[in-house]
Amino acid sequence: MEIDVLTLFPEWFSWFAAQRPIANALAAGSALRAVSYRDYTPLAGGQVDDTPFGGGPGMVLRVDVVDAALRSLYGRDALELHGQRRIVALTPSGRLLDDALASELAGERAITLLSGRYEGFDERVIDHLATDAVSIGRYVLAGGELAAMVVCDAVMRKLPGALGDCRSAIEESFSPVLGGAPEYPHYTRPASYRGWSVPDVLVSGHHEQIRAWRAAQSAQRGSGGGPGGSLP
Ligand code: 6GU
Repeated sequence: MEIDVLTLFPEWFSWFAAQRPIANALAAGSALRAVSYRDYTPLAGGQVDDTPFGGGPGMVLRVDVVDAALRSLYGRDALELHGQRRIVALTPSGRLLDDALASELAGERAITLLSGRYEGFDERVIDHLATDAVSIGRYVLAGGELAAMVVCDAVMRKLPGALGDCRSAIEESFSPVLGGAPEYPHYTRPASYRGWSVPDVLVSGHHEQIRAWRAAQSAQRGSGGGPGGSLP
């Protein structure tokens, strides 16, 4: 899979690309490229943003700058790209990222992530240039870069070769095999520590009982019945 990130801080992604599971996915043939809007802006002095029409605080990333960056990167009009790659604008008002969206994006051949800064994008970027708008939660970050990394991590760990054991990405929290529920709890040695013991069933060797216990734990967490549950 090929992921391009458009950002004002491409250098942030050098560190990111060296971390697992991203590094594994790249070694297995995926590509992650981070490019700066400033390298493609048609405006003087590397300008990429402007003051909002109607007034108000902050600066807005210009639609012509994003359009020019897409045209330079791909050698064609952004609107012609829409059938070929998902162009995802990262914005707090977008569709909430969840496991289903991560799986959907992991099934794409190529995606482009647009990171905004300042007050965000000129809305025409979202309405016309992007195919998707995605948020990673109901809070505001200073920019879309960390959100782009979150999307990359959640998507790339689903690619073949990204995780040491491919089973890890199948039976995990929020996945269809767990009915969309959080994953069951994990324990490792020591079996007892400061009097805190591992559930007996896990050290029993009864695989069928272990499977049933895990399914029950996952379902309980999913229904809000346990720590971290979603119900009051
Ligand atoms: Cl995608 N961008 C920004 N700036 N803030 C966010 C976000 C994205 N998702 C949640 N908060």
